Order: sequence, then structure tokens, then C-alpha cells
Amino acid sequence: MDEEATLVIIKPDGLKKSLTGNILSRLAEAKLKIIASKIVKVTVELANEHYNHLKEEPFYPELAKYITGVLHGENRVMALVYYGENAISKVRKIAGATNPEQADPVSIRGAYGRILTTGLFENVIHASSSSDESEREIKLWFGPDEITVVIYETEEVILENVKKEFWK
Ligand code: DAT
Ligand code: MG
Repeated sequence: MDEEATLVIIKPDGLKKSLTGNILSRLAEAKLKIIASKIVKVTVELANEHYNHLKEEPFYPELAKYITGVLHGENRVMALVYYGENAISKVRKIAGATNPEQADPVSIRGAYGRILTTGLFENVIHASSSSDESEREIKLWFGPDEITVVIYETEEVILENVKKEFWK
């Protein structure tokens, strides 16, 4: 199997509960490489794009409130790209099942997740579930200049009249 990349997002509850250290320690068991990471404020646009396949689900409005931080009063998430052999399935295994009550109790979701009274699975982390999904998601969350390994093809574009912020 070739090396592959996968996107992990530690959701707002993970940051609010100071679980980032514990979660990164658990993920380290996969012996993969972290090739990108950052803290992100999730906009409604990013949430809609990330979860575009779930827009019709009855739980989607709550899910959007969750990932954008409205539920926790905490709009930061930590996004990371892990890279290595079977990275997608290794990370999914350590993350555990989508439903935290059905997840292996020693998985991240089993240990730290819960089901809210609204029925939403508050499952602490996101992990890509296929190589098509990981490519789409990594390209959505990261630019090529933020990733330390060239994993997808890039192109150079010359921009004119682009407004961008710099340090003064
Ligand atoms: P996963 O995150 O395991 O890939 P998914 O992509 O199907 O699962 O769903 C995205 C998120 O939406 C999931 O992490 C939690 C929430 N969710 C999914 N199915 C749900 C359900 N039946 N009830 C409540 N929340 C759900
Ligand atoms: Mg998914």
C-alpha cells in the first residue's frame, strides 16, 4: 500500500475540554507523520462545504452549529494532516465509530464523545473515511503552502488586485 494522507479535525468540544494533548497522544500510536496543522475559526461556508454530503440530514442544522462552535461557545478547531501507510484506516480505527456510544470505549470517540439530547453525536474528532474524501477535504482546509509534503499536483497562478493582510 502506498502512503496516503488523511484529514483530522479536533472539534470545538475537544478544544473546550482541553483534550488536544490526549487526542494527539492517542493518534501518535498510529506512527504516522503530521505534515500540516493549524487552529482554524470555522465559518458557516467552510462547514457547509466540509459536510456537503450531509446537508439533507435531519441532524445537519445541529451539526453545523457544532462544527462552527455555536454549541460550545468555542469557534476554534485544530486541523491536521497525517501521512503514511494506510493513514486513513489507521486514524479511523483510533478515532472509533461515528456513534460514540457504539464506539470502542478505548477509542477517542468512545472515551470522550457523547450523544447530545438533540440526538447529535458529539464525537470530538473528524477523520477522513476514503482517499477521495481525504483529498477533497485536505484541499478544502489547507493550501499547498501549508503542507510540508507535496501530496497533490499544484499550479502557479499570478494574482492581480488581491487584497491580503500582512504584518505591519
Ligand atoms: P464520520 O464523522 O464518522 O465520518 P459522518 O461523516 O457520517 O460520520 O457524519 C459526520 C458527523 O455528523 C459525525 O461525526 C457526527 C454527525 N452524525 C452523523 N450521523 C449522525 C446521526 N445519525 N445522528 C446524529 N449525528 C450524526
Ligand atoms: Mg465522514
